[in-house]
Amino acid sequence: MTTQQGPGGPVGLPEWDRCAVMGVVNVTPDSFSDGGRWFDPDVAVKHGLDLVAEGADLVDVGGESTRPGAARVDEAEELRRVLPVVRELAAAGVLVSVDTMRASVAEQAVTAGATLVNDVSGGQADPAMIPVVAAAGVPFVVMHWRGQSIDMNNRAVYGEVLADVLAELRVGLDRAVAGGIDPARIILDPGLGFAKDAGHDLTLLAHLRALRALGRPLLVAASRKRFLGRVLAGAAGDPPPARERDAATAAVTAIAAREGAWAVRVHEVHASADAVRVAHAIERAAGAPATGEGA
Ligand code: PMM
Repeated sequence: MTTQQGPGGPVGLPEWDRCAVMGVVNVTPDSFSDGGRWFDPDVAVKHGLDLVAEGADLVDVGGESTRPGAARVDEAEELRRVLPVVRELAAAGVLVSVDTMRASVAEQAVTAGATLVNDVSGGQADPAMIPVVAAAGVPFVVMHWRGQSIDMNNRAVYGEVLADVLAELRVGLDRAVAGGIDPARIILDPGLGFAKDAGHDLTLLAHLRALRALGRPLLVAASRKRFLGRVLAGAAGDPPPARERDAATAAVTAIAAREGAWAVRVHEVHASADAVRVAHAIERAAGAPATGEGA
């Protein structure tokens, strides 16, 4: 694998010739779709390795639930959850991302072998985050975020969701760069479900190209989210439980890949790994002579 230097993906990570797949390992008792399943560190490590075997290019390890209404966990507990899992996965050769809003957790996770810091607050929750990431020189995910999960649903108020998210993501990007992070290492994420209702999420997904025009690689994290439950339920029905939204997630993966997303973040990897490969094959066919040969 070579390290990507060009505009396609972030500097500091390998270069993939298709949309990458980031598998999720939530070392939490309370995440919305898989809380408690991977809470034991050994089980979490095994799950991370299984996700890689299913086709994950990176594994995102988090120790704090960000579901709507969630309260914060304390720092010592977050470190206790995350560090052993990051350390073991990295030692096994897995490319690890750490999903945290705390600079101390990011810093220690990088020391333990994490290659990427995924901060849903884009550095807003902890003023020490941006300096720590700048000093570590690792890639950084800046997600669109309007405040902590405990009351984020109250902030789902937009003039025009696409224009507002674009403007706020640009502010987040500028904040990170002003704080010393190399812009070539920054990944942007529209933050589906964070201070957004189902209509907002769908509008953002319908305009991934506009988000890409911000000039940074795009991470799309639709996996099992509420808006998929709303779509599947129809106007009056009850949404299926989160773990029954994986086929819908893979549908989003195929579309995101085709629209040029850099990566998708998913709980169930197998179907999304297939989806990015199919999207890539179609992309290649689009650039080939229309003879149908060589399929
Ligand atoms: N969503 C969750 C957690 N981490 N990270 C990024 N970059 N983008 C997201 O949309 C995102 C995230 C939601 O919780 P989950 O781990 O249970 O899916």
